[in-house]
Order: sequence, then C-alpha cells, then structure tokens
Amino acid sequence: MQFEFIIVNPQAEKYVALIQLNRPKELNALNLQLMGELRDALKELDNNDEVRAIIITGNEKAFAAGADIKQMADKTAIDMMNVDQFSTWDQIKKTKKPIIAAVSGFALGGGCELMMHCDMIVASESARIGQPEIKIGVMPGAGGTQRLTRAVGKALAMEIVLTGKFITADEALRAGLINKVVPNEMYLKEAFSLAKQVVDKSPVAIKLAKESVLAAFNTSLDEGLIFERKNFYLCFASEDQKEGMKAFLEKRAASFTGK
Ligand code: DAK
Repeated sequence: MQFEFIIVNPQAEKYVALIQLNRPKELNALNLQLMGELRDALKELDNNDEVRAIIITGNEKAFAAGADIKQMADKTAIDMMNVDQFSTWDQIKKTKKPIIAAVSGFALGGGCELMMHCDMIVASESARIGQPEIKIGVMPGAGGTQRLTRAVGKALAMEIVLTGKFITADEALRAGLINKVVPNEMYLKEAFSLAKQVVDKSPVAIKLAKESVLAAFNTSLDEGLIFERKNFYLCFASEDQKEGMKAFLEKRAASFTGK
C-alpha cells in the first residue's frame, strides 16, 4: 500500500498492522489527502484476514497537531460542509478490528479526535493532548465535544475545550482518557505489546466484543444489554468458541482462526 502522507505496514508484527502518519514538518497536520489515505488504508486493513489489530501512530514530536489550518483558513461554511471528510471519520468508526493509538508529542484538535476514535490509547510521557480550536476562533468539529466529555466528564472537558489548554499524558491517564503512559522510547513498543494481547484471541469474539463496548455509547442500558447478549450468543456460531473452550478443558493454548 503506497501513500504520500501515511506509511502502512500490514504485517508490522504477526497480525498487527501499523499506520504511521507522515507529514513530520507540519506536525502531521491532517490535510484532506492524508485523511483520504487513512480512510483507504483502514478499509483495506479491515478486509485483510492477516490483520487482527491496527496501530495508528505519528512520530515522537507529534501524533497529529490537528486539521491542516492552512487548508482551512479561507474556507466558507459551505466549502467545509461539502468537503468529504466524514467518509474518513465514518470509516474509523466502522472499522471492526481494534485500533490502538500510539501517541507521542502533540495530539491536538483533529489529532486528539483521531486519537479518541481509536479503541485504546498508549501515550509517551511527552504527549500533550488538547482541543485548542477555540484559540483560532472555532471549536471541535469531529467529535471532540462529545467523545472528550464522555471520557473525562463535563468539568475537565469544558476546561480543555473552552480554554484550549493542553493536558499531559499523566493528566489524561488520571482522567480516564488513555490506557497507559510510558517513557518516550517505549510508547510504540507498548502499543505492540497491547496489540499482541489482543491478536492471540478469537478475531470473531474480539470484533463482537468491540462492537458491544461501542454500543454502550449509543444505547440505553437495557438496549445495550440485549445487544451484548445477542453478540454473546453469536460467538457460539464460531469455530473459535469451540476451540477456545476445548483448549481450556484440555489445558493447552487455544489456536484461533477467526472462523
Ligand atoms: N495545521 C497546519 N500546519 C500546522 C499545524 C496545523 N494544525 N500545526 C502545526 N503546523 C505547522 C506550523 O505551521 C509550522 O509550519 P512552518 O511554519 O514551519 O511552515 C510547523 O507545523 C511546526 O509548527 P510550530 O512552528 O508552530 O511548532 P511549535 O513547536 O512552536 O508549536 C504547536 C507546536 C502544536 C503548539 C503549534 O504548531 C500549534 O498550536 N499548532 C496548531 C494546533 C491547533 O490549533 N490544532 C487544531 C486545528 S483545528 C472536522 C474535522 C476535523 C476538524 C474540524 C472539523 N470535520 C470533519 C467537520 C479539526 C479541526 C482542527 O484540528
């Protein structure tokens, strides 16, 4: 998979794909081409049976410093509305395989929103996270007000969105926004280690479990419980369920095929 602004390795490790955002001079600002490439890569990786988890990363200085301000500065409201950006955000949302963000440096604006679209987040100590759109006369537009508020609660979300302040990785961890903070040289390694703990499980059960956790954001508790139950029953249609339980009873490691 050849792209200009992202580097994709479908087999960075066994069953684990890596997408690296690659506009380092612009701190990985998310221009439209990069977003289109990200959409196409995610779609392809989601359909690739050899991929069971996807890591999205940037570089040590920046995960992504937001949407490309140069590209947006002169746009009208109608231009913004007509740009096909949501196809990428929608693709991230509908990707069935787990996505892990490996974040170092700036994760701001659209970069923070991209990070929050991922299922788990590993950050380096130097990560600086925020929604600074307010400082340039706008506000979050790709889910920041909604996902951040659900993750960290109203008080901190208001502070981040209304002042544009950055929070540190430790603050993000304490607020429940991210999974782990590790020394700078470890964040990518830690993301692979987390991915490894996912990809040796049943891909069928992983997909159904991811879908069920995400359903919690859009349903009442009773609806969510019904959804979960149906996905639980569906696991029993898989060979992986038979293999998983048989392996447990035979006291051996299970070998899951995703069937
Ligand atoms: N866009 C374009 N270029 C950027 C950029 C960005 N967001 N962030 C940094 N750069 C560029 C800088 O212009 C500079 O380029 P040159 O001047 O060298 O050509 C280079 O990257 C290095 O940046 P700095 O010189 O500023 O580096 P510093 O270390 O001094 O500062 C910084 C780093 C991250 C604090 C600073 O660059 C900064 O404040 N950047 C802007 C952060 C920001 O405001 N982000 C939010 C952007 S608005 C939507 C989808 C998405 C969005 C909205 C709607 N829809 C689907 C509806 C998202 C909106 C946003 O993210």
